[in-house]
Amino acid sequence: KKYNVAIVGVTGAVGEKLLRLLENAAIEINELHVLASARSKGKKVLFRGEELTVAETTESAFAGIDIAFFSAGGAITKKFHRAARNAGAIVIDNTSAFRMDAETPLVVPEVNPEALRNHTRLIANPNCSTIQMVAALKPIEAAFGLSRVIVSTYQAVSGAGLHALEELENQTKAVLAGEEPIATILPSGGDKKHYPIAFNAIPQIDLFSEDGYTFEEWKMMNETKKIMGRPDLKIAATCVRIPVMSGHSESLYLEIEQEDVTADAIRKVLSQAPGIVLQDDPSTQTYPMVTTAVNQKETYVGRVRRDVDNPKGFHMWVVSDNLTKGAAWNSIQIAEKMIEMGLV
Ligand code: A2P
Ligand code: 11C
Repeated sequence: KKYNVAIVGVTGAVGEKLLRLLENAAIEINELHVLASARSKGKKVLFRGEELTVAETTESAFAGIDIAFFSAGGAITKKFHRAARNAGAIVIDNTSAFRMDAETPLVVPEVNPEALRNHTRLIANPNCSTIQMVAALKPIEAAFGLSRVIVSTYQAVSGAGLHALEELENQTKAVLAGEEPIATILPSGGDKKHYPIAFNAIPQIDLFSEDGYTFEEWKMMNETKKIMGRPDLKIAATCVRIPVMSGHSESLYLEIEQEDVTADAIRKVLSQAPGIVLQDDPSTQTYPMVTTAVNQKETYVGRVRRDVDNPKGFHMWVVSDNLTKGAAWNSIQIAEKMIEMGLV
């Protein structure tokens, strides 16, 4: 079967990535409709060498669409998901609008594909920093059990959108020219103060909740429990923005349930896990880095080692492209999996 596909937010960082990855995806595309705000109406984008014209996102834009990828912010998903679903489309949403909604499956295809079966035409794509973490945690949990996770992130600026990336570029040029960098977006467009990200590390992603954690940190904690079906999992996160363009890195500390497990046994499980590439050899300085993970679909894991004090504790370093596996590629994998399962 051939499908009519729509991208909402095609002019954004994730939208652009969706366009490029759909060019070679296993989904057979009949028509591709490219949508954004009224500001972008009439702009041209390239798909498989052909120019497509961007249209405004309206309720009637979803007529005849089978699969709609949404990546234009939570407010746009909330405004248009009903119209898309009523028109018969399956909505695959990249925003946080419905991730914790009990009726909405939150899916990483390598981790919990079975959750897709109960869909009501709306599937949520998890937060980028959550996706790469659960992709690495799931095979370890399946083999050895998992009781606790402590994660610290080193997140790229493209997670905050194209305008934030421009800000990083402009600030970097300004600092190198001996000028004062101007900050108007990061750490969060919705907060009162803005700090330069160029030559900086900012321990705030998204707004703060009253308990002192940020919403990005709560997303990582809550989404992981839902995706892994582990409301009992102990997990705490610290999320930090660094001046990298694309590619999130994470330092994971985890505690397994089984005793007498070696770092080698964990490496072996990871080397056989779907979507994971093990890069772990200190003798050759082999470990995951943003510069080698960017534009790739996989999640890279390395620096696996046992904790110095806790024999059931392990540390590792996990890197993936936040716009690829963290957003566009995971969404496309959801669509491909639904087609494979006969759900579209
Ligand atoms: P536009 O370029 O027309 O503003 P990013 O996360 O990289 O900043 O991208 C945000 C995406 O969301 C862009 O494609 C943007 O389109 C889209 N968007 C923003 N506001 C709306 C809206 N009111 N309706 C549809 N798309 C929107
Ligand atoms: C970031 N993780 O890196 C965020 C971006 O909930 O989809 C993704 C926000 C979301 O800034």
